[in-house]
This record gives sequence, structure tokens and C-alpha cells, in this order.
Amino acid sequence: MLSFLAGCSAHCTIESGWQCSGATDREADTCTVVCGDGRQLDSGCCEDTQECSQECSTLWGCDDGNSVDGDGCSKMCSIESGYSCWRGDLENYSPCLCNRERVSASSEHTCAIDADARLECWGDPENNKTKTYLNQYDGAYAWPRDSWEPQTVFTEVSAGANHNCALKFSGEAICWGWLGPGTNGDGRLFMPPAPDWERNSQGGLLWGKLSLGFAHSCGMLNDKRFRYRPVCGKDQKPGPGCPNREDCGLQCREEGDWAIHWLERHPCFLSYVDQYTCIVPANQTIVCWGADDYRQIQMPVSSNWKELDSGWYHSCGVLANGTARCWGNNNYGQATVPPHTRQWMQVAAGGSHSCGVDQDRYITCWGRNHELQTEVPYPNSFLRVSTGWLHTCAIHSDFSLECWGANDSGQCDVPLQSGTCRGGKADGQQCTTHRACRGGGMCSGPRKRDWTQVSCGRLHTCAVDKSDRVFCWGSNQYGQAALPKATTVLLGIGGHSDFACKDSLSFTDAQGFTCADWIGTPNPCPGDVRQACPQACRMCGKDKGQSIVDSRGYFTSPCL
Ligand SMILES: [Ca+2]
Repeated sequence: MLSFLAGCSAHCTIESGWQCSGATDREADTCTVVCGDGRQLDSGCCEDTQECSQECSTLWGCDDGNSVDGDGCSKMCSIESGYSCWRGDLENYSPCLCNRERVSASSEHTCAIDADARLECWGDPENNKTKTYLNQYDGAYAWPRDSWEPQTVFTEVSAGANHNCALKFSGEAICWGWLGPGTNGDGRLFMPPAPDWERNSQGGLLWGKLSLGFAHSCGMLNDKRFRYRPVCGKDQKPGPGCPNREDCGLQCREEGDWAIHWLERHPCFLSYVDQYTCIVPANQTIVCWGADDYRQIQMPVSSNWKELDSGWYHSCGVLANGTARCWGNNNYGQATVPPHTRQWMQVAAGGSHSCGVDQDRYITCWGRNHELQTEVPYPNSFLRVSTGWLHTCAIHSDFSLECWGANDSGQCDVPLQSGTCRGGKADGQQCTTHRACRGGGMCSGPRKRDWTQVSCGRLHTCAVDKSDRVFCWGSNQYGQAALPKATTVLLGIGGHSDFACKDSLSFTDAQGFTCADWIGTPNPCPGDVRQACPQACRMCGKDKGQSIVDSRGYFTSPCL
């Protein structure tokens, strides 16, 4: 028979990495890729025909060499929610990394989610930007003003130059810090609120990701309750963020439903549409607010984003189809994504440069290069990249960390595992960086190969390792690289680091009970659930398979 079956060689033997079965007298075997063997086969088996390319495209996923759920790559070899996974190769299993920004390094301060899933910020305290006891907070500098509760559980935080926004587990967001110049500020704190009636009943809009620039803020909506699409405002002229009225779509709500301060500042706004009467595309919409002096809040109109990152005066995103777009200041070409034949996985926006990682793990950087911040080192094989003011750091495929560009404050001096100085002024002393071995000495410590997240600030860098420890290095002029004691161990939600990456906290335990960790408001328990439920913050459904978390991530049953 003249057909080529993927997985079956020309000599009718089963090719390595495949399993074939089901043959009858009339039909050939069906072959599938073995899942869990750590090998992820690509389309090399059948690149000749159209049929084959379709078949092989379904192989996209992951294979991390195990049959365990919850590590980013499921036992069915599909990528789990909250993770990015890359193709494995002959030498490496498919690597996966959590998408959440659990530490965020900015200009003169740093914020992180601590072991109790609470906010922790350190560094320059000016403009209240390191304040995190939100229940005691002066509400004039916080938005929304009525949603700051002491027991809130956070999953992600992003630090701008003088303001921050953080994501609650519920998906709602808060922003605080400096309002910006002028009596009413520049709107950097004021994310678009949900329409009034919705806010009263169920809280604000739900977000999947937040990323802040110097004085602007961007968020990626992830709200399954309703759908949104960009529409032009009543008196708005088509502009960069709002190409033309025809593209702006059906407007199903009156403009007055939206907060005026946000609407006035934006060339486009999101129409709140009734999911039963309006047919609209799937929703992953980026919305930006705040300073617009470089058009950095005029994001391209799309409802199909998958990644977002903000630099100082520009922002970038990746669309679901793998193309990348940047907007805002482009004085060094930092907002002009170079032509690329491969799909982008992630794009990072920095001071005046940007970098992207593609599906083949190559990093490409563009924009300002006077400190060699766009010169990607060899071997070019990376999983995730972060761009700072004048430097760049990226997690290598072996989970080591590489930094390049300006190193005037030691922001590229990645900590090593403990070693001793060889040569230099500190010869023989213990060290974790080459810099500590002053006078040309080298630290003997081996590279750490367990980094899971990195965030580049202006003159400092912070990163998280697989043990959920936060490390910061570089300039400590404002204390921005000096960790508060409580943050040296960062465990994520409810003390379960496994959950930090996930959109949903429900899981099935060894006894077959569906369990969930406590999540944000509205709190189903009277007061703090940690007091109301003595068994820490974990609760389990009584019946096997019972879900106690609804689609918004709220508990549907009271404390047990
Ligand atoms: Ca796995």
C-alpha cells in the first residue's frame, strides 16, 4: 500500500517514540506519539503532504518525561493552564515555566508575592509605592477604593516607577501609589472598572495579566462572564489605537456605563456586550491606561492576545497566532518588531529595547544597543526573557540565568551556588558572585540551574528559583535589592507553590476529594478564613468530585 503512516517506517517497523496498534485485515495500525517518554516528535515524519502537516500540528504540546499532572505538562502531554512549555529536543525533555510574575523589579523598588500570597514591596518608599497594608491605606491613592481587604490573596504583581498594580486570585486587580502629575494625576492607577451594576454585584473586571511601565499600566482582560471588544468612543476620531469605526464593532452599551475619567483619556474603549445578543470574538483583550505622552496606552485593537509586557515608555504583546506587536515610544526602534518567520512565545519591553523568545527558543532583541543590551549571547537557547533599563536577563534552556548589557551596578552579576574566591582581593573567602571576589578574582561556585522567573529593573535584577526563593542583585541604593526577611522564601498561594501558576486552585487529592485553597474576595467565611478554618487555608469538598470553586474562582460552599 502506497501510503506513509507516521510512526511506521518503510520497512513496517514501529519508529522510535511511537506506538502503533489496531491493525485489522483491512485497516492499518493507528500510530500515536508516546506520551511521557520525554521525546516530543515534530513533523519530520511526514512533512510532504498537507494531510500530514495537519496531523502533525496536533502533536504540539509537551512531553516532560513523566506522567504527572500539575507540573506544567499534563500526563496527556498537554500544556496546563498558567504555564508555557517548549518543545523538547534530543537531549532535553520539554521544559515548562509558570507564567505568573511573582516578583517585579522596577526603578527604585521591588514588589513580590510572599509566602502567604500577600503583597510585599521594598525599596524607595516615596509616593506610598512600597506600602502594602492595604486595609490601612489612604484610599485616595488606591484604586478601586473600596476593595482593599487585609486577607486578600494575590497571584501577580507589577511595579511601575511610582505605582503598582496587583492581581487578586479572583482575577480582580488593584493599583496604588502615585496618581501622577497634576491634581487628578494622569490616570495610571485607574484601570477601567466594571459597569456599575456589575461591580455592585460581583466586583470589578477580571484580568489575566498586568504589566506596568514608567507611568502607564496595561492589563490583559480575562473575563469569561462577558465579552468585550474595542469600540470607538462617541466623539473619537480613528487613531492608532482605533483604526477605523468599521473595525470597532458593535456597540451594545451606552458610553455612560463606563467611568468618565478613563473614557476621556482613551481613543477607544471596550464595549460591554451582552453575551446573549452580540456575537463577538473570544476575549483576551489588552487595555492600557495612564500616561500617553508616547502613545503608550494606544494598544493595537485585538481580542486575541496571549502575552503582555510593558517597558518604560512602550509595551509589547504576542497574539495567539504567534505574531508580536509593540506600541509607544519608538525613538530607538524598540516598538518595531523585526520580521520573523517563527512564532513568538513571549516578548519583553525594557528601557529603550525589546526582546522576544520564539518557538525554537531563540531570543531576538531590537532597539537601543549602546550597552550591548540587545546582543544575545551564544548558545541562543532560552525559555523566558526580561528586559530592564539597559540590561537583559533570560532563563536558559537548562534553567540557568544569563544577563547581558549594562553591568555598572552589578545588575548582570547573577548569583552562583556557594563557592570560594580564587584570586583577587578576597581569595579563599566564600562567595556567590564573581563581583564579591574583588580585584579580578573568580568565584568557584557553579551556576544555579533552577531559575523559574526573572525580572529586570532599572539598575537591579530579581529572580525566583525552583524552591520559590527570591534573589535580588545590583543597585541597592534605595534598598530595592535588599529582601525583607519574610520574602526570602516565596511560596505562592496558601503556601503551595504548585498553585502559584494556576488559574484554578481546585485539585483532587490522594483520597479522591476535590479540594481548593482559599482564594480572594468575596470571602465565603466570616472574617479571615485562616482563622475560621483551622486547617490552614485548605478546604475539601465532602463528596468525591464535588467542585467547590465556581467559574470565577469563588467558593460555592461555606467553610467546612
Ligand atoms: Ca508532567
